Amino acid sequence: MTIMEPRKHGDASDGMVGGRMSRFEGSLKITGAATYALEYPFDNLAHAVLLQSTIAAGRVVSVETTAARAAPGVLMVLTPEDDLGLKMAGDWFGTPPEDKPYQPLPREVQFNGQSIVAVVAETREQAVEAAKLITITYDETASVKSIDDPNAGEGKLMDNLTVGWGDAEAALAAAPVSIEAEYATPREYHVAMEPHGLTAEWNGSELTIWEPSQWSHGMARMYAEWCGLPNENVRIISPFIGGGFGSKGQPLAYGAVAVAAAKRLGRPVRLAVTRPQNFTSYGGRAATRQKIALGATRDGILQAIVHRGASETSIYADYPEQTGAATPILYKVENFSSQHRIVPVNSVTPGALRGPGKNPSAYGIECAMEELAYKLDMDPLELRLKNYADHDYQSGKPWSTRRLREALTEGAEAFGWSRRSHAPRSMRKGKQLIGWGIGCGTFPVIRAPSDAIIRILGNGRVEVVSGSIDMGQGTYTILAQTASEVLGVPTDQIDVKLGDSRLPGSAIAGGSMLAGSITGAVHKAATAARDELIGLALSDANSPFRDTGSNTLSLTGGRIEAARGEGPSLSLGDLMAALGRDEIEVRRNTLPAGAQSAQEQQQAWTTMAKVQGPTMGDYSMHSWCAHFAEVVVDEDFGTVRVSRMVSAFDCGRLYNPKLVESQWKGGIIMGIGQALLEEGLIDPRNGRTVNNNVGDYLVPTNADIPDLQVISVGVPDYEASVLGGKGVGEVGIVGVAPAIANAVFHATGKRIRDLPITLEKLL
Ligand code: MCN
Ligand code: MOS
Repeated sequence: MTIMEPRKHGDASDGMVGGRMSRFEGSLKITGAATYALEYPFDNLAHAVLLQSTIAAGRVVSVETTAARAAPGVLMVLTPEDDLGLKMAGDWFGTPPEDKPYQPLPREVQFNGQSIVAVVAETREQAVEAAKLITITYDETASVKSIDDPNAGEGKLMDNLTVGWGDAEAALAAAPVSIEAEYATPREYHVAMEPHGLTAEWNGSELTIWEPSQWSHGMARMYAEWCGLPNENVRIISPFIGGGFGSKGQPLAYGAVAVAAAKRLGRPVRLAVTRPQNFTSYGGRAATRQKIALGATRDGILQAIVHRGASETSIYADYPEQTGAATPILYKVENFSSQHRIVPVNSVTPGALRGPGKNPSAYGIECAMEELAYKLDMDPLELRLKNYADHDYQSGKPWSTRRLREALTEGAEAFGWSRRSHAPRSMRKGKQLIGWGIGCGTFPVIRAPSDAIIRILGNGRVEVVSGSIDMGQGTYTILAQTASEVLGVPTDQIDVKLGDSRLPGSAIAGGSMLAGSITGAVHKAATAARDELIGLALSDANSPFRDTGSNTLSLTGGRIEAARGEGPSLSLGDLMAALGRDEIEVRRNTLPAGAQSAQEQQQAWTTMAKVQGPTMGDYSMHSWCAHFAEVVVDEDFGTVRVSRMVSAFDCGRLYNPKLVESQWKGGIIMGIGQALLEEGLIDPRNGRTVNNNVGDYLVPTNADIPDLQVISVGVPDYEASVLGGKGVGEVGIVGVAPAIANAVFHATGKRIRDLPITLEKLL
């Protein structure tokens, strides 16, 4: 089940860290050779489908299943009546669960679109037909449909998200110039190309699950807890993923249903979540509301920021989409106050979606900064540079590296910002109003311990083995590059095995933490393997290097030679043969030497307990960016097109600039969707997600996307990671929506404060 296809590669230097190698699994995905979770062939496979609730809150009174059970091919119908034999699982941090049963098909309905019933049949078509014969009767109770519901209330204050220094209220009142504005973002969804689903198969007390996963070990642990099994009895297989964007980091109710059904039936069960069901089977980005007040001197020096935000959560769990996540660190300000509330509504619990927190937070502060710039009649670039933060005012720590000034100035240069005329509606081409805007973004450097194996095989090939995940961001490729650099072996001689919880543990492919974390482990293991190989080559009785008198050897281009180039030159395979070795295997992890007990290792690979935030050491560590957007707005029709974007990033050293550029552009494209298209529409009568399909929930297509120019201004940051890189995967989306909103204001003179910016709001 592991993937070990030979990899295509460009010229040799492309394979080193910093080279522009193409994604090794790209051609497999494009040609259909990559097998996704729901595509594996099975004998005796049964198919499950879900029925979801059609009310926002209440109780299931009865489920009429007689006709469905009698329908052709039906094997089983599961309802809230059934005890599925599951127990509660601990959370991401491994907090021990409550000792009580877990019912993924609940009797109490908490939101519209919650899974209530499952039908299992010989074929998917039979299950779908039988499901149509089921009637669920509810006893409906009062509900809060969304944050805009009159009964929503002001929500709960999150004490841990209350941040402040100085006296913000007083400084704001005393400031000669101030602005205050309210911003809103709607519910947004991941809409990954590959919808969710899984195949589960039991073999005695061993459970194997094929499911797209951002974190094979963490998910295996949670499934194990549901089923009352030791972690090692559950195996998650997930070598290829069609995008996750934050939605595939934990097992979900439908997964529990499939696992329980497979056990009851004694057959493998496949459950494909339909596209509409994807919209409520897990949470997207919560709707947010925020009010920002800025006070400044007349020459634009910030005096105070007062920020009050709120986001939707569900009625059964607290998930804050932190509107105050970027506000405290983007600018220099002596007086600051931020609070965040969560407003419980009858929806599925929201979740992480690319750039969680930072994204809506940057939307608020970056729009507010431009509103202040217009009030001051000052260029918004100048205002940002004037208030440049020379250190992190929130933690009081110095930045490890922060090239946001360079991002702003080099981005402005590439964009041609100096040619801008400041007044709104002052740039046009006929009926087309042209506007320019800036949005800065940031994302923290997060790290987690990871574990990896390097194997040098007798035939001279090298294997890199890790349970970490590549969902499209490039893990396979950068790990081959890391091993190639250390071992001096071309990447086409390296096989990378990933995506299996039986393999060594790793950071989640989330929080933009994987690349920095797992390259650290692979680098460490490869360095140890290299040292072991050189040691053997210098000391083994059969080694041709034994009598060369060298005290070290060089490894380049797949060959081993004395460092000064004299004496023999052997390929890796020939040296292994001379040494009589089939394999050199080295395993290394990045846990501290004093934290290597079995329990600590389990905790490190299967929970978030050992994850390190951006200010845990002596520095404050973040990636940074500045987006420059040009929009063209049709004066008569109000249509907005992004016609050009230049974005400059500081993500430290880039392991593979080609993949990084692709990550940044992917984030920017999602940001363009967020600015202009994406919006979950909730029926105020019943809390249903109305546009729960890709026809009605709009995401950008190629026709919506102009040429995107991305620039790296980063320098290696060895505080942030072993190889000097900072996080890349999420920062690209952060700051895009405000850059576009600011450009729309510049074009039209209209400030649209609630996303998305659609034409009816502009007319
Ligand atoms: N990289 C690099 N140099 C660096 C850092 C990263 O070359 N200094 C490149 C590598 O190709 C690496 C990639 O960027 O594989 C992403 O690295 P990193 O920023 O560490 O992010 P993760 O590997 O942890 O990936 C998760 C991140 C997140 S949190 C979301 S959300 C997201 C994203 O990646 N979802 C994605 N990018 C995605 N890309 C695809 N195709 N699909 C998704 O679902
Ligand atoms: Mo990314 S939203 O942290 O998976």
